Amino acid sequence: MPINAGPTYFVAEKKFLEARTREEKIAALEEMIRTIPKHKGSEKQLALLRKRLANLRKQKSGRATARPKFIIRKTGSAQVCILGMTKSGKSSLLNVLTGVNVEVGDYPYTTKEPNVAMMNFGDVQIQLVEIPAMFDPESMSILYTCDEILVLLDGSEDVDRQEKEIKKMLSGMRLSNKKMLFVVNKSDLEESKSKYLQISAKVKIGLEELKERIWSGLGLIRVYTKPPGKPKIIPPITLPMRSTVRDVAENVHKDFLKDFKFARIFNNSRFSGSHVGLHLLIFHFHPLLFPSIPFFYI
Ligand SMILES: Nc1nc2c(ncn2[C@@H]2O[C@H](COP(=O)(O)OP(=O)(O)OP(=O)(O)O)[C@@H](O)[C@H]2O)c(=O)[nH]1
Ligand SMILES: [Mg+2]
Repeated sequence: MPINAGPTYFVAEKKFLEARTREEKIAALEEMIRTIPKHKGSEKQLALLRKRLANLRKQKSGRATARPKFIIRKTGSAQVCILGMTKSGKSSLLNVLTGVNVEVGDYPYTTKEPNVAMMNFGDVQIQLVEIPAMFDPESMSILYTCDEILVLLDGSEDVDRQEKEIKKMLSGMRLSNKKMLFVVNKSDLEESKSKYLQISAKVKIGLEELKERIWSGLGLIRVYTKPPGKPKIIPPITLPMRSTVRDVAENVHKDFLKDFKFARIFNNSRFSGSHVGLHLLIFHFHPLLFPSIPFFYI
């Protein structure tokens, strides 16, 4: 149910989003509670604001986002956070990319705790984390340790304004240098003039392209290993770009290095099938990175 808030509420909400200290957050939340319309449709939201205020009052004073409060245990090859304003479609996207079924709502702030699910991409598992749009410090702290931030902009609202606000927030957290991917959702409703990838989580537009961009943004390579006469091993090893044969060998087993004579590498380059040594940068053999697949034969 819509809360039909007036402009004073949204000004207070903006202050809350931009607040850097606990004191600023408390002041902004108090203003939001004062200005939110009081009716049945806003009850849930009001309760949430009150709870958040009570929690903030309990915390020690200082920078609200200075230190990670908790870390979701990373699993898979990488962790990617989905960040965006409320109702931009973060939960819908998480559901459609991973096959889970977290709550999607037509009212703001449906997601109150981070949602976590695994996305499969070409034999690799990537952990996706939806960051609740209240941008509370506990959830936001995950951004410090994740590998990439997918910023989901709502194409049915002012995209430039959202982009500006999120960039400002991330720069306030000193996260401007993090790997970031901006995407515009709800392209089924209207075509945005934005330069970013347009998708629709609801009617499944642009999702394959999105998966590839998430993957390429991570700067990883996949290496399938293959013992002689046996099929390739799935899942592949994932390593940072410009890793060497030594990195692969170490990843397989430390003992590999002791008896290492050579490896054979197979991909779609003219060097395919060559014997190679430990110092070879896999990157050199891998101009396309995706979808070419090297096999190691040791
Ligand atoms: N038309 C359209 N609606 C969408 C799309 N993606 C999400 N929605 C709708 O937008 C509303 C919000 O979706 P959610 O996935 O809950 O958004 P959210 O960003 O997780 O929202 P909060 O957790 O509440 O901050 C729901 O009514 C969705 O059905 C889309 O691609 N197109
Ligand atoms: Mg959500």
